[in-house]
Amino acid sequence: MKLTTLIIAVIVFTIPILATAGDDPTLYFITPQDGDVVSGEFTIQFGLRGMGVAPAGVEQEKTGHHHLLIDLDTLPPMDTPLPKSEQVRHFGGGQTETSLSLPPGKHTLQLVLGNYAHIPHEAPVISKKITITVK
Ligand SMILES: [Cu+2]
Repeated sequence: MKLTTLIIAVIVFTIPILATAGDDPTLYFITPQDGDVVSGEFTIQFGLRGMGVAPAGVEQEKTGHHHLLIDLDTLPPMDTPLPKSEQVRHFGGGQTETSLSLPPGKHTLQLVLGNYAHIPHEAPVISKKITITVK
């Protein structure tokens, strides 16, 4: 009897932990990769695990749309809508890739997920910043 209770308790408390661990959202670049050398117009593919992509304006839990930060040294505020500029590109249509051409030299790229109103999530979903070289 006691053993049964213990087993049930272990199962009940373990399931939510496992479920949560698998849900940890990860945002990353499929291409290019950190340190890559590119030339001309190149393709950037956005990768997202643990959450879904939805267009801007569509309010749905655990979804967002991609924002590409180009050569941005400091992250924009995470509690207001992300600004829109040449350095902060919005993919409000729910796009998961884009093509870009940048002047020759080193550039940094980083992704931030924004919700339906372009605001980063409560625990912001941000990719690692990568550095690429444009020939
Ligand atoms: Cu946006």
